[in-house]
Amino acid sequence: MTLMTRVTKLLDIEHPIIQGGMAWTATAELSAAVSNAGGIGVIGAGHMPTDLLREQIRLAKTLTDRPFGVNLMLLTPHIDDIVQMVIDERVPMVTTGAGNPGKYMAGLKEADIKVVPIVPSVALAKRMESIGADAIIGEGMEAGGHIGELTTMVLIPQLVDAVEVPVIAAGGIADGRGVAAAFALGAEGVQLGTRFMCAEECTIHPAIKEQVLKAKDRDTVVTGRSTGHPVRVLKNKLARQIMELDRENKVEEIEALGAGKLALAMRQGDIDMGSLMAGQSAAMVCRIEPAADIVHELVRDADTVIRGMTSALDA
Ligand code: TUI
Repeated sequence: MTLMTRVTKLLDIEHPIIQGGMAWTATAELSAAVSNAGGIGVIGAGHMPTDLLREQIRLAKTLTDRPFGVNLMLLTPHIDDIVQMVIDERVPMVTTGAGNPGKYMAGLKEADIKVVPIVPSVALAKRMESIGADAIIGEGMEAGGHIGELTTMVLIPQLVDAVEVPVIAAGGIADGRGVAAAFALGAEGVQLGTRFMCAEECTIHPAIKEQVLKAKDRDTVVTGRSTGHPVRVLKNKLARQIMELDRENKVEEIEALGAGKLALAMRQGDIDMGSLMAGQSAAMVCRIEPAADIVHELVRDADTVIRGMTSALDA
């Protein structure tokens, strides 16, 4: 069973399933496991020091012969160094998040790296296409971490109408039904982050996996709106403190309080004062299992849903 699209061709992969490049969460082990299963794994650079990220890339190369990617978090202060290192390492593909990657596009493309920007709006998608993006990931506000304003349901069809390059849907997708829905909207691939947090190969602290497994439908909140960088997280003590500061527009205090808190959660397992970035789909994540099982289930169930829809319409 395969879902072949322009995305599988572009990235030279079997299934159009992209694992979101979550900072301090999507390490080489997880990314290689997703790539080995026929999707494409993406290492999250986040604010990681350049040397550590280089080690992660080299580790991934030892764990898989298949294409993998790196997510460039454009708000990081040493992003110029990171981009140069990714070019030197000849990473097959990059996704970009939290900003406009225009400045880096030419250098990445010259190195024959596939560039797939994550965008929250039609205007940015068009701009990215015009400067050479190979595909676009449209991320709805159901997603975890830094988000835009629009939902996946309204963003994806508008992107599909606005650009010629393939569109990949992200935000709120956790199972085969979500994959089928994304395809119904015109997407040619999907990106999932939260579901892969509970992959066996995901190296985050087990206490965080437990929080994702426990999450119910209304357990995420958006914090930091006053900073201009809204972030969706699972509710906890830190989220409540930031929401309080948000109400008072205390932007600098929010930034000071938030610093280092993602690593504190994902690496140290601090469920109270760590930043538990996760999407609304956390409520749909029910077990810890190998990444390959997740990839194969998504493809099989999407296929079943798509076939079921056509036969239901014939009845
Ligand atoms: O990048 C993400 N998700 C992230 S990045 C991150 S680390 C972080 N920590 C604290 C504050 C901010 C970031 C955690 N999660 N997803 C992709 C994504 N990109 N979602 C939305 C955007 C986006 C937003 C604005 C992309 C471009 C953009 O452009 C603004 C502009 O410059 O035009």
